[in-house]
Amino acid sequence: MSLIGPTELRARFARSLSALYGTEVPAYTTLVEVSEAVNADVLAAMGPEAERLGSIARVTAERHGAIRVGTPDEIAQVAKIFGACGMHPVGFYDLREASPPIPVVSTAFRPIDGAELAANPFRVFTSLLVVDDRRFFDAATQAQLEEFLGARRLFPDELLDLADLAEKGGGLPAADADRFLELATAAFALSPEPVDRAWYDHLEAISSVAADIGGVTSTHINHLTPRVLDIDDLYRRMTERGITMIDRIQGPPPTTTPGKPAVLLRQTSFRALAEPRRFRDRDGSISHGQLRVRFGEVEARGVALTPEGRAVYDERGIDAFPDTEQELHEAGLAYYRRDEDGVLQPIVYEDFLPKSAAGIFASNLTGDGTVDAAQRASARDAGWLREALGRPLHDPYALYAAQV
Ligand code: OOG
Ligand code: NI
Repeated sequence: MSLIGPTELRARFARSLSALYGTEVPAYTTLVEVSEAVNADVLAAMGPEAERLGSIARVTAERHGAIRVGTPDEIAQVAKIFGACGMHPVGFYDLREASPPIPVVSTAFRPIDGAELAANPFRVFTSLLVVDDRRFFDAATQAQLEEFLGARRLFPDELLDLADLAEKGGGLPAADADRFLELATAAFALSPEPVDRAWYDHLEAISSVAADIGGVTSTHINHLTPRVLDIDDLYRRMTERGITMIDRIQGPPPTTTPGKPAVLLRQTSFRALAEPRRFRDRDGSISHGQLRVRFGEVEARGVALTPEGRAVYDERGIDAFPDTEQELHEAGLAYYRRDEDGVLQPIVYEDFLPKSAAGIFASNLTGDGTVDAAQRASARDAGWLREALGRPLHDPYALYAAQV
């Protein structure tokens, strides 16, 4: 019997999450439509040059999502579900170092080789709450969080069993694949379960991200992000349509030199929208209210920088880079490979930027929260996350080098 393999599972998963999110957050559909219009215009104006950083088929289908979970067990389960779709954890981001600090550490699940990325690069930025960091949570709150998170089940056993089967067998028979995708998509929908108001408010005073993770009994997609070929044009068009975007585009500023190669990643988003949610009040009664946690984001991707290039970017910014691909390549600042005609081909940046991620988080916080810098931080690093995941955590630079 023929199996539906990880590549197709991933492409279908990205499509079904996108369809779900479009019904939940209609402004996301507008964002996708405007992105497609911008991409069509860039393609018409530039021709094949527009496809240097990915075929139009790849770019049109390209999405990243973001989710947030609360425990090492939960992120290990996420790894299984994404693993079935050929998405593997890459990189370690510590958002507690951001300003304002966010009590999470993160990784991105994504395909790791060139052919899989070209087929469908769907990736999900996944954050894990750090419940034992005293700068955010006192001992009583930590204990309550552990109890609350320990009691919830984000993913049904049937979903996890199908994910196991898919990972071990390299895919699923058609009917199982349908069921897997149905359950996987449903697991990331916004839950109608009432939110315990007192508990949510307690966490929100500390960090609205902590409340979004530990204040509810389920997880949900926090945003989905289409890729666009001209993000400045996209920003203008969204604003013209009356959609309020965050005040800036995150990442490298636009270059003033025409034709200068785009590097890394630029992102912008529209503000989280008020969504109706049900609340359970102290007396047990149910009331209706709203929460603003979910939004839409859009991104433009450029060439991946080497560690040397990244150091230049972090220390001196985009103006310090040369104006041509040839020079970027010769200076060892960015990853290129040569095609059969000896022509340089850029390796696309497939990851995230901690500063931009922090900006995306921060633009949608309800307040700065409360952080007591004098308290004890808890140790988290890539090794810790690898243990929690129970599988390899890939180094992005090694993956880019392998594509050269
Ligand atoms: C994740 C924010 C980071 C990005 O594109 O940098 C992110 C979140 O809000 O959960 O998605
Ligand atoms: Ni994002």
